[in-house]
Amino acid sequence: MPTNVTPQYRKVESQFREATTTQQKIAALQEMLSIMPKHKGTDHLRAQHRTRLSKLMAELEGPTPGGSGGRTEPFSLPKEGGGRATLIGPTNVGKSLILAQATGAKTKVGAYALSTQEPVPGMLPYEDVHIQLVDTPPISNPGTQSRLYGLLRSTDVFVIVVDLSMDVIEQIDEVFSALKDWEFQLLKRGEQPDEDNPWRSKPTILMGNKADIPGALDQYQILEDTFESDYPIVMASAEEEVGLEDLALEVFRALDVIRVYTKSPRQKLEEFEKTDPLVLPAESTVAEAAEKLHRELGRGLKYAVLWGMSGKFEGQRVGRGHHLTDGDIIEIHA
Ligand SMILES: Nc1nc2c(ncn2[C@@H]2O[C@H](COP(=O)(O)OP(=O)(O)O)[C@@H](O)[C@H]2O)c(=O)[nH]1
Ligand SMILES: [Mg+2]
Repeated sequence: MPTNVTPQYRKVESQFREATTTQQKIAALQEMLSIMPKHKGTDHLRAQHRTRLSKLMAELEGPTPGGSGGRTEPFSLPKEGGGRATLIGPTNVGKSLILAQATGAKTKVGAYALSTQEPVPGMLPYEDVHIQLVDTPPISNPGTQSRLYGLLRSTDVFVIVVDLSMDVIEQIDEVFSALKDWEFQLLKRGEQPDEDNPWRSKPTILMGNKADIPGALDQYQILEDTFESDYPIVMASAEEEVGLEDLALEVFRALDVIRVYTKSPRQKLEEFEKTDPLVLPAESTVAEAAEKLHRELGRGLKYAVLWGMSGKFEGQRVGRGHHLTDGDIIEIHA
């Protein structure tokens, strides 16, 4: 055992020891691997964890198609844009069509079960930012669920999709219970992540799709009556391209981020165009914005000039610790 592991690692390690289900063990191992310091001293332990993880995943997912018995690794996608939202749900509810219509990404749409076997990313536009939206295989598909878990843990916002032409409560129950097996905590509106397990706490949006089908509005009403006080709800028809802008808005809200525009001192304010913002966690400081732009800039930052809602007046000089708000323009002086 390396001597310099963090208290956080020890906590997850004890969760692993106390885990009773395969899911709990996989979850703890993935977390241990992600927070473990990477150096020569941990190489051996890392390899041991990986071997254990592959075994557990194979146990849960069964033999790989083709019988190659190949390695099982969590699905991994590079993160892009202002955050990651993932479409989660039973099969055939329209996840793939939503992704295709909302982002233009090419993904397989099919009126048959299990048409999506791999996660497919697209970029969802919201005003002047793009958010990564990911289509996934059905949540309860045993052949992919442990690989899907790896993707869900690195997701910022869960979008649970149900089909409004069928019993919505039954569908929601199915998804909630599958997510509970992986010990995810679905954050209700305004609820803060659990400090001990932030990677397990996810802001959640419910999306009722196929609103164009007769009878859909009755199911939507049930969805609203049951969950409106806890989660944002979006009504959509991917088929008719309705509700996709609402989805983008709710995802942006749930991400809890701000957009900050950086202007060079050489540019005149009158000529400055607000485009290509930095996307930062809400409450970020001037120093954090500078750091995101360039590490050197973060270190050398002396002050910033600010135009926007977080200032007392336009063109105010602010220090490193000043908290920014959505839409602020800053000029960094190093
Ligand atoms: N009427 C209607 N059909 C839809 C809608 N969205 C998806 N579908 C159809 O439902 C079936 C399943 O869609 P798909 O996107 O593959 O579902 P997934 O399994 O959740 O990815 C396909 O035949 C789609 O054309 C919708 O909003 N309205
Ligand atoms: Mg699909």
